[in-house]
Amino acid sequence: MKLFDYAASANCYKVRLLLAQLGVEYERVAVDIFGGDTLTDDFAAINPARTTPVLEDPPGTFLQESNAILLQLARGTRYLPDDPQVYRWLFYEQADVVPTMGGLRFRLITGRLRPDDPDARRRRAASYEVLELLDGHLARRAFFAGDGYSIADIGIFGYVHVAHEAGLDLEPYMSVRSWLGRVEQQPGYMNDLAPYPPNARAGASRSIYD
Ligand SMILES: N[C@@H](CCC(=O)N[C@@H](CS)C(=O)NCC(=O)O)C(=O)O
Repeated sequence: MKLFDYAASANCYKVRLLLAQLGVEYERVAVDIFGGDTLTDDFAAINPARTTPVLEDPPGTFLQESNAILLQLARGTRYLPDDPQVYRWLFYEQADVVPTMGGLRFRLITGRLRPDDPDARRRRAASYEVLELLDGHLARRAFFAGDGYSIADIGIFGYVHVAHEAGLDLEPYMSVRSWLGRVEQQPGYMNDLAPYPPNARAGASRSIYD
């Protein structure tokens, strides 16, 4: 099994976290997404959307989209409970969590936005709406779906655990903070999300964002 992977991507970290918790051996293929690696014809052949992560398993068979990969890897394991709420939260994560706090974090850290830019203000306000909703859900339950920790938690954790790097204040969201702690207590938990390297900065990079 191969994972086409970017160390500083939370979408890739989600998959690495599940693989670690499953105890699965795999080969990491580093894709320098800000060095132009996703702009090549070779990369487009495995993912025309030019994004990471991509899972290759078996050789020559590629699966794109982080949450599709989570669903595939978790099949038949306790990380994919028989509860359709898992799907709900995985879709919610991509539609609402990533563009708000994920997009804000990436753009602030790499100099694509300044905190007072209108787009940063809009993403910050939307992030707090998302945090409010997540906090309300977690006030009534320990994990997002099923009876315990699942890939729904992994998906949302990927971005919420670094929300402070987007300048977001998690202090009022007590249930979210308790849940972050519970996720970090799960067997096999690890956090290897790398910081963005210098070539990720606006003006220094060649990627789908430039
Ligand atoms: N919906 C996709 C989004 C993936 C995505 O945006 N990946 C970013 C890193 S987080 C990427 O690889 N960008 C490629 C580029 O900037 O060239 C997924 O969940 O896999």
